[in-house]
Amino acid sequence: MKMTFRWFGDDDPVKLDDIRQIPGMTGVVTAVYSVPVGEVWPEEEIIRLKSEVEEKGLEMEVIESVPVHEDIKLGRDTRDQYIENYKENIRLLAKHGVKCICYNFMPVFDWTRSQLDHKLKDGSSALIYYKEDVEKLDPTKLSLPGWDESYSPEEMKELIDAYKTIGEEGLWENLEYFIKEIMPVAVEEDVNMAIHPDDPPWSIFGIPRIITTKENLDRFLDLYDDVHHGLTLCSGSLAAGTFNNYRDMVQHFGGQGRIHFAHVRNIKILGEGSFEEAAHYSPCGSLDIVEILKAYHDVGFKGYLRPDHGRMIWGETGKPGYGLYDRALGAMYMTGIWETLEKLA
Ligand SMILES: [Mn+2]
Repeated sequence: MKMTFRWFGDDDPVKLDDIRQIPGMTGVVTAVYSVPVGEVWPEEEIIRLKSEVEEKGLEMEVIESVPVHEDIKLGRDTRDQYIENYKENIRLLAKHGVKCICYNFMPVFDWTRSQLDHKLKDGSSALIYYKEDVEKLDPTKLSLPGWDESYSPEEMKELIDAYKTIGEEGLWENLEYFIKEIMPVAVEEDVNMAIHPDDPPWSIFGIPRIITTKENLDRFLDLYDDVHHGLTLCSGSLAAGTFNNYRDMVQHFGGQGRIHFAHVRNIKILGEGSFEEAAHYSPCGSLDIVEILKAYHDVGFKGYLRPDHGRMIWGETGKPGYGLYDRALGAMYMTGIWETLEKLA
């Protein structure tokens, strides 16, 4: 296992100088953020980013994310050019030492929460998802973090309707088309492609979501028979669905060598469809992080792992879920568990 930390580049209030001081940290997970979705990333930007990271003694082997253009997800006529651009990004990143690319196939909205600064009893704040609050929202009129705010209400309505029209099976078809195009390039370049599950793993506002359950992850892996075609197994996303058993998924997909990237964080499940993000330490949430890491250890996991979202603690302000302190605590906690597992093995 290689412990990594997400870093949003020079605009991130968390600095590489901070990240390098977390014991056991091998590298950052980052991306070129200056390029519109669907475009080819400028090679000089990739080179600059990599050298900036390496100057601080960290690696840049994981990219999160190379986003997938909506036209690809919708199967529109323009998709082929965007897919060619995507292949070019795989080649460019591989050329500069990237070994794993995280992406997702979530329509319109990336991750969704009802509140980003919910105060917990201990004075920290966390992201939460309360089902009843999300159900009250009108997606064409409101914006939440993770949502692309460049759409007008009319465009948003049109986009949502287009997804409702294609439905889940249409989305599967478009995903299959995309995978069959990009995977030969990833195999040739020896890059592991790691799809991130939908967060949360259920349909919102009637828009189809398909990367949600063990059954669907099996169906996804069956689309292309090569170990480079794999998963980012995100505990906070998948385990928010009480129908999912994350540890069982680690055993199942990890045993097949298909987990290339692990996102591990804890959540407190508040009944069906609602949850609060919690500190990584097992008693703080509904997931047993020791059991989860033991499952990774048992399958001989050699991929990348990162603490996922953290709370805001100690007065820190910044990007919700991505402060320094709580994620550093989470990383250190998991590094400690891993050391213990190694020594007891
Ligand atoms: Mn995640």
